[in-house]
Amino acid sequence: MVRLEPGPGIVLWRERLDRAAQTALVAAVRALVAEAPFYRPQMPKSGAPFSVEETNFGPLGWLSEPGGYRYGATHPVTGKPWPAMPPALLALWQAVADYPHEPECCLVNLYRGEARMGLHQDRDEEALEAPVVSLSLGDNARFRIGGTTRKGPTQSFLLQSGDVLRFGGPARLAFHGIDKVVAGSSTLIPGGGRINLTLRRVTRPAA
Ligand code: MD3
Ligand code: FE
Repeated sequence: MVRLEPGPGIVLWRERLDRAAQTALVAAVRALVAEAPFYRPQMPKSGAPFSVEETNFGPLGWLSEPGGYRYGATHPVTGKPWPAMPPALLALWQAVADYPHEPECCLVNLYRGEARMGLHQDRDEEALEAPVVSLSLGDNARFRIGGTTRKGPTQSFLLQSGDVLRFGGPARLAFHGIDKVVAGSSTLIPGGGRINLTLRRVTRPAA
């Protein structure tokens, strides 16, 4: 494992999870996806479908709907509560977040084919003092991050399976996105592709 600080507020642990831990997490995700299947969210204004498929684990899930972005406790297709987060993800948060409360949302993004994610900010959470932690599994991806305005310089780096990122402080509201995924670059996920797990605290903890 190598720890890097590619920018203010950004920590990148290369290969934070070894191959066995990655395989175990993919199996855990697959089991939970049987309860909370991937679905394709829609953009709020246009109603256009995402190229990424999503689901969530934990008490709150992030949703993009024609009415806007929101956090909700139930799956938009099944109506059931989101499954609990795998213990390994809670342990990862505890190891890297440097934040004294549990995460409430694990957003699961599945990238297959030409899926990508345009430059955006994560700002639908009340607890902006908490960091965001993200884990990459499967195919390599070209990740881009800039500052807190849409204009201005960006930097990009390749994310590989097992890499973990923490965004806090000045990076918490940075614009970021996934330019592309390199199909066939990993054999981790049956059927190919990339899974990103993003852990977030949503509500401000009671004092
Ligand atoms: C920087 N996901 O779900 S993970 C997202 O790979 C999202 O699926 C991308 O952006 C993915 O919102 C990027 C890296 C990431 C996640 C959250 C961030 C970078 C971030 C929040 C603030 C700043
Ligand atoms: Fe994001």
